[in-house]
Amino acid sequence: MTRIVILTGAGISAESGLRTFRAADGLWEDHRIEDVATPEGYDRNPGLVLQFYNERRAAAAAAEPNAAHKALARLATDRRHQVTLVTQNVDDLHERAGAPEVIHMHGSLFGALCARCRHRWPAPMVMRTTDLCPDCGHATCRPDIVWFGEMPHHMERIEAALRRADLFVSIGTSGNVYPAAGFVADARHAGIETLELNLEPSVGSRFFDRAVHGPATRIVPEWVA
Ligand code: BV8
Repeated sequence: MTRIVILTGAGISAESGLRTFRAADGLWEDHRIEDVATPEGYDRNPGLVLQFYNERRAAAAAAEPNAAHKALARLATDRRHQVTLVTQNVDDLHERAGAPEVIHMHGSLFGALCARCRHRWPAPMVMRTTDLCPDCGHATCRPDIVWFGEMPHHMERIEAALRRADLFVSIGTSGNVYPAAGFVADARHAGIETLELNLEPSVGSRFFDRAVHGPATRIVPEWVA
C-alpha cells in the first residue's frame, strides 16, 4: 500500500476551460487580489466580490472534468494506494470525475458562509448582497472560500497525512500561495519523495526530487498509468 498525498491547483482545471490565477489571461489580471479575495475587499464592496464568485461558479458548473481529474479519481479508487487528495481549487471537478474524497483547503464555490454568524449552507448559483443568512437573518452572505489572511481548512489533517506519506505529488500549481506552497518543504523534511507535475517549473520546482512538465491531461494520466 503506497500512501500518496496529492496537492492540486488551478492548472489541473485549465484544460476544462477554467481560468488560472497568474497566467497572462489569469483571474488576477481582471481583479486585484485585495479587492476580491480578502475579507477587507468583501467589507468594502460585497457586490463586486459576490459577482466575481458568481461568474466563477457559473464557469465551474458549465465545465467538465478532464483526463487529469479522471486519472486522479482512478488512482484514488485503486485499492493498492491510499490517496489523500488535497486541492486549492474551489471547483468541483475532482468530485465530478469520481474522486471519493477531496479536501478543499481553500473552500468551495458551492458553499455559502455567513460573515456574521459563520453559519454554512449550500450556495445558490447566484449570490446577491440582499440575500439573508438562513440562520441569523442578516445580509452578510459570502462564498465559503478561504481568502488571503484567513486560515485554510483541514490543515491538521493535511499535515498528518503528509507526515506518514510515501510520496507527495504537486499538480498544476505555481507554488505562490502559502501554506500550500510549503507542503513540498514539509515533505522533504519528513524524508518523503516529491514529484511535480506542471505545465512549467513552479516557484518551488527546485525542492522537488522529480518533475515532469507538460499539460496535465497528458502528463497526469501517463503518471497514473
Ligand atoms: C494564511 C481564494 C494565515 C479562493 C486563494 C507564509 C506562510 C503562511 C502564509 C503566508 C506566507 N506568506 C504569505 C502568506 C499569506 C498568503 C500568501 O500565501 N500570499 C502569497 C500571495 C504570498 N496566504 C494566505 O493568506 C493564506 N492564509 O496563511 O492564513 C493564518 C493563520 C492563522 C490564522 C489566520 C490566518 C490563505 C491562502 C488562500 C488564499 N485564497 N484564493 C479562490 O478565489 O479561488 S489563493 C489562490 O491561489 C487560489 O486559491 C489558488 O488555488 C491559489 C494558488 O494558485 P494556483 O492554484 O497555483 O494557480 P496559479 O494560477 O498561481 O498557477 C497555476 C499553475 O498551473 C501554473 O504553475 C501553470 O504553469 C500551471 N498550469 C496552467 N495550465 C496548465 C498547468 N499545469 C498543467 N496543465 C495545464 N494545462
